[in-house]
Amino acid sequence: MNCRRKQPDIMMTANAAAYGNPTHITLSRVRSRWYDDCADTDDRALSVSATGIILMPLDTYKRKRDFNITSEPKPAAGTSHRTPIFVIQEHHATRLHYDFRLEAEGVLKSWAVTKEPTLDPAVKRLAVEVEDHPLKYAKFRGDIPEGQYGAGHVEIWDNGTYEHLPGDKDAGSIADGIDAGKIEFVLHGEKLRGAFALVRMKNDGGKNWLLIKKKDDHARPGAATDEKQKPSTESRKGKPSAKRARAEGRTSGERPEGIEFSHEEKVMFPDTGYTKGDVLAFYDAIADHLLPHLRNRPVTLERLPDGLSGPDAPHFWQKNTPDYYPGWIPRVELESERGEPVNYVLVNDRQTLLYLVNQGTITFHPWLSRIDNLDRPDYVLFDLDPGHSTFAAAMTVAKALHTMLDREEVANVVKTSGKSGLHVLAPWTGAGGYDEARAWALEIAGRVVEDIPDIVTTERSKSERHGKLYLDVMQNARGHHAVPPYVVRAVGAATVSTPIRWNELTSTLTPGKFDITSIIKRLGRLKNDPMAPMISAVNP
Ligand SMILES: [Mn+2]
Repeated sequence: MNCRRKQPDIMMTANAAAYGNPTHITLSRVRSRWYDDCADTDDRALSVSATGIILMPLDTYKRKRDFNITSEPKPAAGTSHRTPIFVIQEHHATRLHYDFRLEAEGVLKSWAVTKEPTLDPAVKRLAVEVEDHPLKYAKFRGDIPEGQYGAGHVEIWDNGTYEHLPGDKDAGSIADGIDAGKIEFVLHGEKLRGAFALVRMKNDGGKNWLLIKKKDDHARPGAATDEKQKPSTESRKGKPSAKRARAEGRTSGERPEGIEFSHEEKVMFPDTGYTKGDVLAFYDAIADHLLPHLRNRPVTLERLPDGLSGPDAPHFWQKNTPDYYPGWIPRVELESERGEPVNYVLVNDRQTLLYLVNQGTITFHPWLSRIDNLDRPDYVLFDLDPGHSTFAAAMTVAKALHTMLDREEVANVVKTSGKSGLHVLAPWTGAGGYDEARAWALEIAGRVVEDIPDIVTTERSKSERHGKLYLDVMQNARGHHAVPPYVVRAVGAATVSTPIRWNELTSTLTPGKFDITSIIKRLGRLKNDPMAPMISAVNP
C-alpha cells in the first residue's frame, strides 16, 4: 500500500467515556490512522473529531444499521474472552457468503468470504474485509429485515476459539498483522481446524484478502468440490469457438442444450473483419466475468442483426422479449412508463447470453438494480463522457473521484466505457433507493467539481459546459440502464468496456485499447478480475 505518513507521532487523547474502555486499542493502530493516502482507511481504530481523538471502533457498523429495525446486536464494547473466539456466519444476503470473524481488540475483525471456507490448501478463498462487528455478534443468528443492510438469513456455520501464530510481519497482535497485511492462526472449530492464513491481496485497494488453509494434519486436499482456483481464463485464450467446442466434444455451430448458431461467417465489424462467430466466441469466453453483472437485472438489448455493415443497417433497442423466443429464456414482466407490460429478458446463464447474441445482440444494457429490489440500485455510476473534452481529462476526473470515494471509505472501480469515456462505479450501501443514491452521487460529483473546476462540470446543459468534461450521475434512476463491464460496443473497432486497475490510468491507456480478442488475452494475464471488489462489496 502506498501510504504517506502525515504526522510523525500523535498524542493519544482518548475519550474513554464515549466508547468504554479504550485500553484494548494499541498505539500502533492509532498511528496507522495518520498515514495519509491510504486506500484502505476504515474504522478499525479511530475517528478524529475537532475535540481530539475519539475511539469509535464500531462507527461504521453503527452507521450502516437501524437498531430500531434490525435485531442485530447494538454497537457496544464487549469484554474480551480469555481465549479469543472466532465465528463464521452463513449469510443468505443478496449473494450467499460466509462472514469470517476473529476476536481482537474487543471487537470482531470481519471478512466476507465469497464461498464456503474449506480445509483444502489448494483453494484460496476471496475474503473481503468489512467493518468491525461487536463481540456479541458472534452469537447472532436470525433474519436481517428487508431493506436493512445485509438483509437475509444468518446462520452460524462454525465457531470456536483460535490461537494467533505471530509471524515475521505480525510479531505483535492480530491488529498489527491486519495492518501489515498478513495474519496466521490456528482455528479450533467444528468444521475448520488447524492453521490458516489471511493475506491481503496487492494492488486492489486494500480490502481484498485471501483465506488459505495451511498444510498440516487437518488439511484435506481435494475437499473443495467446486473449482480449484484454476485460472478460469485458461481455456479461453484462443479465439475460435470451433476449436474450443471440438475440445469439449461438440462441433462448431452446436451448443449444449441444442442452441443452433446461424451465419457465424457473417462479418459484423467490417473495420476489423470480426464475424458473428467471433462475437459468439467472445461472449462465450467472457461469460463467467460478465454474467455476475447481468444476473437478475432487467436488460435492454442493443441489436444489430447485420452488424455495422452500413449506415442503414438495422440498429434497435429491444426491451420486450418476443413470445417466439424459447420458453427457457427467463423474463420478468414490468410496467412501462405508459403502464404497458414489458417482458424484460434476464440474462442469468450462458445459454441465454449466447442465444441473444445469435439473435444479433451486440451490447447488453442492464438496470442498476436487481429484480429482488428494483427501486434500490446496488451500485452508483459516475459516467465520465469526454464529449468536447479529452480522454486525459476523463482520467484526471476519475482519479479525483477515486480519491474522494476512498476518503468516504467506499469501494470504487474504474472501467472504460468501450467508447470514448470512463465509468467509475461504487457500491450503494446507503439507506434508500435511486433518489438517495443519485443525491449522494451528485454530492460527491459536486465536491470533485469544487476541486478541479476548470476540468469538470455537472452542468446538464451542453451550452453551459464550456468544453469541460460532463460528470453525469443522472443515469442513477429507476428504469435507466447502464453499460456493464465486459460487453462489446457497437463501434467499428469492436471495443469492450474494460475494468482497469487504478494504476493503469496513465498516458498509455487509450479508450480503444481493448477489443473482443485483446481483452481475453488480458484476462488470461491478470491474476484477478479488477471488478472483484465491486461484486464482493455489493451487500457483503
Ligand atoms: Mn455478511
